[in-house]
Amino acid sequence: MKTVITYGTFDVLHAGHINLLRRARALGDRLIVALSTDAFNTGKHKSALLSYDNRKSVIESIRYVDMVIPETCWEQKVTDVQLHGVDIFVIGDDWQGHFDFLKDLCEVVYLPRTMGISSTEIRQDMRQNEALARLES
Ligand code: C2G
Repeated sequence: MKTVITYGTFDVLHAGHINLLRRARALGDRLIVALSTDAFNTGKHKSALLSYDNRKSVIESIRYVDMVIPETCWEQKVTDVQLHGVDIFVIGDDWQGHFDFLKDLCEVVYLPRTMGISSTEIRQDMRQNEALARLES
């Protein structure tokens, strides 16, 4: 039983997230997602549109995901890997090199991001559409 773990906010789910989760799950037999809590997002200077509970419900429903745990701090990765018997840590290559310290405990894999889509861009598009709609009304 090879266990894979990945971390993220996963706000406003899109194909980039799904591509990451599908490839991560394909590396092992079960995938754990450590989902950033609302408080941790604040610490990451990231505001999610959807609450933790909302994002958790969405991520849990994805066929590639076997378990969702909260990500409350940067430091929990070592204990998560040990506690859950993780064999492979996976994250997008926008984090290339940031988590190499985990190589003493498990395999560390940085997967190429899906280009041309991000939650930030989606939120910006939504805001622009809302502004246009107000101008036209
Ligand atoms: N991702 C991707 N392609 C995109 C957008 C995101 O592959 N177009 C990947 C990211 O690289 C990350 C995952 O999807 O591996 C989740 O992305 P975010 O929710 O933006 O995660 P992030 O805020 O980077 O949180 O401790 C680690 C952090 O919690 C990572």
